[in-house]
This record gives sequence, C-alpha cells and structure tokens, in this order.
Amino acid sequence: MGAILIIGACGQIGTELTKKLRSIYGTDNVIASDVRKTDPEFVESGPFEVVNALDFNQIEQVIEKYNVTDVYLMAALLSATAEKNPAFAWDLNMNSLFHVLNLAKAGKIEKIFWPSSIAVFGPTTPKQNTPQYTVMEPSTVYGISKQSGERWCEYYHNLYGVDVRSIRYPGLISWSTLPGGGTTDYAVDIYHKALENGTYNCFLSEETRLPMMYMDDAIRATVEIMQAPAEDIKIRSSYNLSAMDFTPKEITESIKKHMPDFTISCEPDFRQKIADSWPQSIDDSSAREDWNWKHEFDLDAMTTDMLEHLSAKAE
Ligand code: AKB
Repeated sequence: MGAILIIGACGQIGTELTKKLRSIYGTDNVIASDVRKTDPEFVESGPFEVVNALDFNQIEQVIEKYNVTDVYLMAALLSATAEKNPAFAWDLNMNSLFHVLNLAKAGKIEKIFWPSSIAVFGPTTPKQNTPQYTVMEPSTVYGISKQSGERWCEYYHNLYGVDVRSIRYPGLISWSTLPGGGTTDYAVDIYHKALENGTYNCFLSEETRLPMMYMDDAIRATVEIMQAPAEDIKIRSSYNLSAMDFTPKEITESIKKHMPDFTISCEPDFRQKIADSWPQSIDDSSAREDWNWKHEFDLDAMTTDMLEHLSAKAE
C-alpha cells in the first residue's frame, strides 16, 4: 500500500479520520487536504495540501507527488447547507466523486472510501429498522446526490473493477470537531450549550427520532471497512450502519443524569422537514454479517464521554 489521501480533511469526520489513520499508518503516509487551511495546529500536524475537490488536476498531482493508493473523499455539502445552495451541492458532491472514481478507473489509485448517508432514504421509505434494500426516494438535494453517488460507485465497481467502499453514516456526534451544516447537528450543539448555558433551544421537535452514532464508532467502522478483504465487501453501493437512535427529549434525559437542571425548548425550522423524511432507526445486519461491524457506544455512554471531554477542554 502507498500513501493515503484524505480530501476534505478539515471537516467533522476528516479531522478525526486523519488522526486515526496517522496513528495506524504513520503521519507521513497520510496526506490531509482541503480547499483551504483552517485550523493551523491541524494543518501543521503532518503533510497537508490545498486541494479543491472539484479540480481533477490538483487531485491527480497530489496523488502522483505522494504515491497515493487510497483516497478517502470526505468533501461534501451536508443536508441543511445543500438546501440553501442546491446547484453547488450537486456539483461538489457528484463531480468530486467522479474525479476520484475516474482516477481509480485509470489505474492511478487502488482503493476509495466515499461516505453516503441515511439521507439516501426519503418520506416513502419504511421508517423503523429501515432495511438495506428498500424504497429510496430522497427529497433533499444532499440525499439525491448521495443516492446517485451510490449508484455510480456500484457501476464503477461492476464495470471497471473499482474497489470503492461506502457507509451510510447516521448523524455523527463528536466532542473534538463541530459538524458543518447537517440536520443532525443539534445532537452535538446540545452538549456544548448544556455546559455553556444549562439550556438549549433545539431546531427539531422534541419527539423527532433519528439514527445517530458516536464519532469513535464511525471512525472505527471507516477503518474496518477499508481494512476488510475485498471479497467481504459484497455491497458496493453503500452499507447501512447503525449504533443508536434517539429524540431531542431522550438526549435531554441522558444529559440530565449528569446535569439535573438542564432544560431544552424546541423551535423547529426548515430542518424539521428534512428530519421527518429520514428513517428513525436502521437495520445494519449486512454490515454486521459481511465485515463484522459492531458498535460500542449507546446514548448514555456517549453522553458521559462527551461531557467529560468537553468539560476538560473548557478548563
Ligand atoms: C446531515 O445531517 O446532513 C448529516 C447526515 C445524516 O448525513 N449528518
């Protein structure tokens, strides 16, 4: 295996993924890249290149410079931001994927990780325990781009033998990086506001149930699917992946076990409609069977870890 390139390394998942991959494969073998240099500490922590995910030549140059074999394409506009700029979201989410798929088709890289999302499902999908294969009529531009991307991944695998692997991430929660423009972002913000103000105003209604996962589990899943033998990866569109599901009310109850005076209010905005179109819980038995996926964190374990880390960070 040659070097690893992470495109979109400064985002919520990219930052954590870069750290994890560097701890496994060595700092110099993991090239972080993003469209701009954001956090100087992160940028200086190892090899970093400015790469616009829409610029095929830039990606190709970095791949050649570092002898990259594996690419993790994490650059994307998430659900809420994408609704505000549908044309750019479609351009970024689709064309960055085509660039990387075409580099693999041309034999310039060996393996791709590309994240999909529960947003591939829509209002006509069964909401509880949503199966791997089911009705998929996404109603957001983000969901449409992810569903189309899944079809293209499978197509490139079947026709050109491209080794592309993918997970349908649920909402992801981490203490170290903030999410950027998703519908599930409230589940990160709520912990910050609990510690800062003791109260939180949620943009989803208190009974809105969504599938969620702690970042530690999501990163481990990403590493594990990429390390699995190619023949174990039987699904080349994207795997359902699940850990927990909860409502704003339930996460509040979990926080109250540590901070009994914590309160929330709810003022649903445009993101409510997006959340209402998504599954409430996910059946991920294919991932569990094919590459032995197992989650570790449930809601209370995540709350304990989040509050511990965020409190320590604030000191
Ligand atoms: C979002 O809310 O847009 C993302 C996702 C579920 O893909 N977190």
